[in-house]
Amino acid sequence: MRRWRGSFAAVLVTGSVAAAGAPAAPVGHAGSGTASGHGEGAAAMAVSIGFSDFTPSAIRVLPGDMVRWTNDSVRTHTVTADDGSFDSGALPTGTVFERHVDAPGVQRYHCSVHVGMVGSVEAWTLLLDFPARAAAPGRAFPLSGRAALAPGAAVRIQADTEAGFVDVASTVTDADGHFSAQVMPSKSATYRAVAGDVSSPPVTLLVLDHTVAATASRVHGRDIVRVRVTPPDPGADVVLQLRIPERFGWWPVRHVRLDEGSGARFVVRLRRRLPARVHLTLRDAATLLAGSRTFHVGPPARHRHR
Ligand SMILES: [Cu+2]
Repeated sequence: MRRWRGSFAAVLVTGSVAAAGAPAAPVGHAGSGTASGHGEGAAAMAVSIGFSDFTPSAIRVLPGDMVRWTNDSVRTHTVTADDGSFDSGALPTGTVFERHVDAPGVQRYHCSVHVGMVGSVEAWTLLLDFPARAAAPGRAFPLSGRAALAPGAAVRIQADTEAGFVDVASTVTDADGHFSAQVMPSKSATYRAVAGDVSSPPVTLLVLDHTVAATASRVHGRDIVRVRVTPPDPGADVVLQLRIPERFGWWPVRHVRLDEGSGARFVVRLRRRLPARVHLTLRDAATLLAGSRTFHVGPPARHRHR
């Protein structure tokens, strides 16, 4: 991939711009819904400058998109190209720095004040949006994306289920460069969009093909949660999570492997009734493969009489 060249429109905006929301994903896309009206299909991609990092640290955009950095921290930073092609200068708290991307390529940048604060902007001709949710096996799933191509350009969607990329759908770009297509996934796979000899970076579509059944019972003051996963997956990791009001969310409390019969048992001792759920995860315990319905664990709620 070649480096960016030529002129960029760089704008330093001070004061009145509100802090942009920082995308949660480590790699961000300029989303389809953020078109900001400068040029066909163009979008603004927000990067939040934090106390000691850029979020997202890597973003993917199309040529024509605007990248907008906002200093959301209490310190002064800079957005400085590694190759010296641009430099925001000092960006005090609340300041915004904007830059148009005009060609495909990777631009790495850093903060010239704080060592280790680095980021990159990847400009691609074709981008496939990250799927917003997991798919179910054998059910149609919509994929969408954007392209810096003329309206009506043919786009093929390809999937790689470990045997190389093969065509699974085809579509055309609309007047704004957006495209979408339905795919019919049977298992988790990597997808990309292809037009002529250019392709998008791959994105992963997770297919949740297991079901997790969990039931809770209370025996001699202990709460026993029985789990059954189908189809069988002995040795897989299951996590019991509880929703703890004081901690504002779901928290993993126990972690076990499925036995030979694809079952598992959690034993806890709760002093009060709490919502619970069981997740089947990859070995990293963070990647969800399937989840149970929410149920309740703990002693029955007490009825107070007055
Ligand atoms: Cu800095």
